[in-house]
Amino acid sequence: MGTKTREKIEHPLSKWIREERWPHIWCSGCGLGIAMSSFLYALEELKIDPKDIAIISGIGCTGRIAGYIRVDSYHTTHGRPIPFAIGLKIAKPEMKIVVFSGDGDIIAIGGNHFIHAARRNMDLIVICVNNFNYGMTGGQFGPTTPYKAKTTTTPYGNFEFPFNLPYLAASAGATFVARWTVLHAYNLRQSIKKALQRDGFSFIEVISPCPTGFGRPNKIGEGLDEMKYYKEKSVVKNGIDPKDAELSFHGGNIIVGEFVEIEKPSYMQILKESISQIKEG
Ligand SMILES: Cc1ncc(C[n+]2csc(CCOP(=O)(O)OP(=O)(O)O)c2C)c(N)n1
Ligand code: SF4
Ligand SMILES: [Mg+2]
Repeated sequence: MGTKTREKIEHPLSKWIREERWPHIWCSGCGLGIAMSSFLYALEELKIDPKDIAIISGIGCTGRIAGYIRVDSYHTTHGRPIPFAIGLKIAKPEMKIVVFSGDGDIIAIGGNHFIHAARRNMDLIVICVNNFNYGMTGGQFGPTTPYKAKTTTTPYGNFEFPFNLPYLAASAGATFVARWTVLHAYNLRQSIKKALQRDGFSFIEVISPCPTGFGRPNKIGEGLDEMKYYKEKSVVKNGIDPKDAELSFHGGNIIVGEFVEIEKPSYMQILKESISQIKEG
């Protein structure tokens, strides 16, 4: 009997992944793999040429995504992916520029950049993975940590109220706004595809299990338990006013859906028109 050689199985997304960077750093049960694969399936289905897209992140577990995807990418300092991405978009207007980073990065230290990019309707796709804590640095609380939730820096429960991210984005001027959990991988992929095909500021919040920093301290359990929790609590309400998009860990629901999709001139359109007007005198 001859010895069987084991066939190497190729991952269907391997063209998009820098496998030489693996094993990845993510904990077992983390939702980041689903967030990343939803994005990669969107690129694959839209047949995007890897040369036409760049991914920018800040620091954090989520920020690793920029290093794992095989396209031009940049891992900026903490909180600064949006200003870097704006500079890149202005220099390379033909490229799709995606910011893929965490709640701490985009909404805490980078919060000011976020609201001003939305106000300008800057041509970016911002995907914010919200795991309700600073995962990489040991599970500290931040501006999306739910009221009363336990983290390493709120051991008696958080006594601050969190931001509602879709409401914040829409109020600041974002023209496409959606929220999904990683359990809604198909819907998430469809929203990412929509965002990739439009101009202006698109914002997608991705609620993702972090068993290490959030699930265990809050007695939700492991990654799968957090997914079950989302399944029980999520309600799809497309088109509602994002101010009503509740995200409650205390008796309420997690409202998900596509909330905003409006047409408005984007920053790059206005910039192009202004430059041609100046040239014409
Ligand atoms: C200027 C600066 N401040 C603080 C840090 C430490 N730091 C690294 S990642 C991080 C938070 C990451 O949280 P988040 O963006 O939510 O990403 P996650 O790890 O949860 O995916 C912090 C505070 C840093 N690298 N630089
Ligand atoms: S700390 Fe949380 S976000 Fe970071 S890899 Fe672990 S489970 Fe994922
Ligand atoms: Mg986080």
